[in-house]
Amino acid sequence: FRRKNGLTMNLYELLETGFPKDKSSCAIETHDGLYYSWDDLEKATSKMANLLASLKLPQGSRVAVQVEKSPEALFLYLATLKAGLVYLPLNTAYQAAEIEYFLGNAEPALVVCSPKNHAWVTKVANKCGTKHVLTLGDDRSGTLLEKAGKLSDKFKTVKRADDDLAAILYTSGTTGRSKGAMLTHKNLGSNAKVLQKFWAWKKGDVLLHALPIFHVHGLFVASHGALLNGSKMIWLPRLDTKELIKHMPRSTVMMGVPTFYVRLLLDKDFNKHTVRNMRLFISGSAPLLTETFNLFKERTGHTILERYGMSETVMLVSNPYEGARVGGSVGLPLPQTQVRVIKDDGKLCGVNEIGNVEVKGPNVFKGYWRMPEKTKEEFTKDGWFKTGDVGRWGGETSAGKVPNNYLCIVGRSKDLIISGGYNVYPKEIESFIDDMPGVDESAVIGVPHPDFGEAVVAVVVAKPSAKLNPDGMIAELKGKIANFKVPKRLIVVPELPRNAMGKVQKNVLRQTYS
Ligand code: MLC
Ligand code: AMP
Repeated sequence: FRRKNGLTMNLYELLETGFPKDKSSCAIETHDGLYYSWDDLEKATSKMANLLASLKLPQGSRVAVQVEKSPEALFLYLATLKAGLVYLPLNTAYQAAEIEYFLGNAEPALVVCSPKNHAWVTKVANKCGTKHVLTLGDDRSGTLLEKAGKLSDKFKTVKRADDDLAAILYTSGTTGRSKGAMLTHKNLGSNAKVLQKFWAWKKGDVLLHALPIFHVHGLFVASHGALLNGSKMIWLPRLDTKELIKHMPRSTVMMGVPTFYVRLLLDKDFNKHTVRNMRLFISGSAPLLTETFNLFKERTGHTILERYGMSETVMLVSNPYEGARVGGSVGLPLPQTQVRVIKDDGKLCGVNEIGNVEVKGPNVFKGYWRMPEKTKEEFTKDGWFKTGDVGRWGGETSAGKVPNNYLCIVGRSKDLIISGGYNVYPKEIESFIDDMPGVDESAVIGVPHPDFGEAVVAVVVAKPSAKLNPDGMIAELKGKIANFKVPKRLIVVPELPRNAMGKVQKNVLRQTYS
């Protein structure tokens, strides 16, 4: 990984070291029967890198991308790395107002969007000072491929150093405004190398990829794993249980958020025969219930490997490949990563004592984009990143005794809901609801949900003599914010419960509405 001259490799160069010698073999097979060889992947990536280079963007320019999942979308990510630019993926669920914030904050030099969104995205991009807008559809349509198709399929990867940015991932903030986590080539490269070994990627592995590719899980952890190992990916556009079951017999590795496992278990066609060639199931992004962990083992004979990570740090802690995988625990700190659990008074927690989880390591991000103060707040004076998660070493879960060196995540100090693996910050939703006519105040909470793990619920107080229409309000929110953030229920109450300090008691609301 580290070159003799002290520079790190461009992440693309690192991934490339794993590509197989036989370039005619299959790199990506799509759900609708298309095969992309490694040669196709390399050539398409080079063509796109040539297109990016032809725009003569200044060093460090951001390339913001909001497109449906497709192999070409992955090639665009790789091309951005290859051209030495900074990739900024955006969830396809984000609506115009959300996109306007991201583009205004990141000031990308280029925006790539779905052809169907071109008109409004161009308007927003121009407003934010972005000169270039290209389109990419999930059916190989759009101006990006039209232009790149005419260019050379050779491109010399631009040199990048340790600390150069590879990507910016927006992660919602407790204040309601998203922050761009700046990830360097070293952050991503070192994590990919560690995971390759820790999860024992093998020759012949085939990754079943059904995650979205605009977050850490699907874009980095899953794709990097397969690319660095020269492994074929079976590429599904989204989670579809029947499609997973159809392709699983030809796969060996799958990564998913807990909802993947919950839904597979609900399908009676999912059984031991389906998983006959599978080597490894990995879960993360949200807590995996021990009930799901146990049922999965019973049904398939496989022990799901749960791991823990976040946008700012990529992967931190994981159950081992060899050795005990413990239900309800996220496992051991990964090699090169230090993890501590610390009390509010700064003392280290002993085994089975609950405290804040903090981390250090080459995987920990460089800081929040253009938010030096926020960055400073999130690190301790001695350089540990405060994850905002609450945990403990060892103890016991409903699955049994947890070894003392294994971490359990027991809660969050940040007011955050994780629904189907997507983060929702209540503050952001509350500010949208509070702006609606007739609303006095609101509190947004997460309640247990059998499919999504947690579901967003809004508890709202009307202004005196105002009459609120919950269904109408939900419909209105659907036009303003990403669909996964929209409350599944909106409940109107006369007042919110408060403590002696006047603070809304969200724990009371959670109990009442769970
Ligand atoms: C979709 N919907 C959701 C939702 N996803 N609601 C709450 N939470 C979610 N996650 C809603 C839609 O708004 C729609 O509502 C209805 O559900 C059906 O939409 P859909 O698009 O058909 O849903 P589906 O395809 O079934 O998607 C569900 C899902 C998906 C769980 C498969 O959300 C998903 O792929 N999640 C993965 C997220 C992920 O990759 N996270 C990683 C973050 S990285 P309506 O009302 O319009 O019908 C990270 C770090 C780490 O956290 O450690 O990995
Ligand atoms: P994000 O900001 O989207 O990267 O989400 C990161 C957050 O997801 C973490 O801070 C945790 O709260 C949560 N998370 C990720 N993996 C797990 C896990 N295995 N168990 C519990 N929480 C998790």
